[in-house]
Amino acid sequence: MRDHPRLPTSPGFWRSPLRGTWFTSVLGLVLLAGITVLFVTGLVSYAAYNPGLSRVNDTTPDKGILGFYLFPWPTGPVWLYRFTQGVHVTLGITLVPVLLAKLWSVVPKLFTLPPARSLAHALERISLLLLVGGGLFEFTTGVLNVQLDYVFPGSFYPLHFYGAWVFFAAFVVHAVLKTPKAMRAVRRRLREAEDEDDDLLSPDPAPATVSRRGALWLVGGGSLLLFLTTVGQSLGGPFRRTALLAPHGGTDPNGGPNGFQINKTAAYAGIDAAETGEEAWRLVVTGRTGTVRLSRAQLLQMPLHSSSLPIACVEGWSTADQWWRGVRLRDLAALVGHDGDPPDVFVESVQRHGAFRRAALRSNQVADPRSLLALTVNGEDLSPDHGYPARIIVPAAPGVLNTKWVARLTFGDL
Ligand SMILES: Nc1nc2c(c(=O)[nH]1)N[C@H]1C(S)=C(S)[C@@H](COP(=O)(O)O)O[C@H]1N2
Ligand SMILES: [Mo]
Repeated sequence: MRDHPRLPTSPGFWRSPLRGTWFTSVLGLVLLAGITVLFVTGLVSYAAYNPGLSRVNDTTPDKGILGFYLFPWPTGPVWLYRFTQGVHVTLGITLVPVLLAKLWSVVPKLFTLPPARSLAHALERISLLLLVGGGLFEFTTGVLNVQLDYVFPGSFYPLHFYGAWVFFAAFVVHAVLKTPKAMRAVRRRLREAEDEDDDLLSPDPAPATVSRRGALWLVGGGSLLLFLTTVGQSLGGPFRRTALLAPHGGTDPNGGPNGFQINKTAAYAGIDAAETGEEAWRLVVTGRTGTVRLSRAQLLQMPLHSSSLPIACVEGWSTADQWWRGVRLRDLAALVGHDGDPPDVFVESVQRHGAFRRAALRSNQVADPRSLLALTVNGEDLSPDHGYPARIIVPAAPGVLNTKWVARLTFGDL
């Protein structure tokens, strides 16, 4: 038996015959495409909260120039956020095996001595620290937010948002430096040519137990498995049952009150049934001409309209379209003096604590005839868990803007 180096700083310590520029390049090119889509859909998701509208919609008020691209979120197509956020979460989870394999494939480089040969080399290694650290941070915070109701200190949103910019800046530098080499490596392989100065090859490889191609199939198989057990949470119907890995999938999609899933229950949100009953509850609507207080019975006397709209959560799950019925937001605006061109609205819930108890909606969302203060869904009264006595439902918006247990609507430009 030959002695193998014991220290990871010596190249001979790393003996997997799988490592090599081609293997790393294939994974790298997959990540180049995938992470670009993640970044764009992530920024889109941030815009969907309408953070520029009001501080209550935004947990990153110090975004500064990072908010340069923000735009008023549209109200159509109705599945818009369902689609962009479904892609973001499903793709992020699907790429986890690729990311891990890519990092594994370059791990010997982490231990290269001397740590820096020159200033340029030092800078490159620092950018790699941001790249690897940022990448692990973004994937970890994202997965934790979806799977575990989040366990990090601080809010998910600012961490994931600022982290994304740091990570993506390092990612762009890395892509500019490495993509040409990766493309060459992939093309060379197609011509069956070896690379003589491949610095990722082990100088002392152990016998192979699986080919590089086989290893890539393994990684791809892992990704496919994650994809197939996740994607159902953003699709409707029978696919939802396949979302075994997703916290809001797997179970009977039509189970629970009103025939669709609940995010936070009334009990969890601390909603007191006495406050939401016929006797006590009044909707307080304020606008240009003053304040109006309406009981649920009075709301039911107003012109009622129907909208088929989904709920699409930032966590990636969404419902198929549900059949909502209630009063148009623009009709409520008209009631307090905003005829024709309705302004923004500030929505407050009966709920006393929690970040989602209030939200601001932009004038385009108020004006859309599909935007409702819903009183019933799928032909029944809203269940307590889905927001009885009344909740907001707005087309194309993230679920968080669909405030449940609404107590107060204040119309006016924000
Ligand atoms: N008052 C209040 N409204 C709320 C929330 C909340 O926690 N409190 N959660 C929001 C989020 S994040 C989502 S995804 C939807 C979920 O609606 P559902 O539980 O009816 O499916 O409600 C939204 N409305
Ligand atoms: Mo949500």
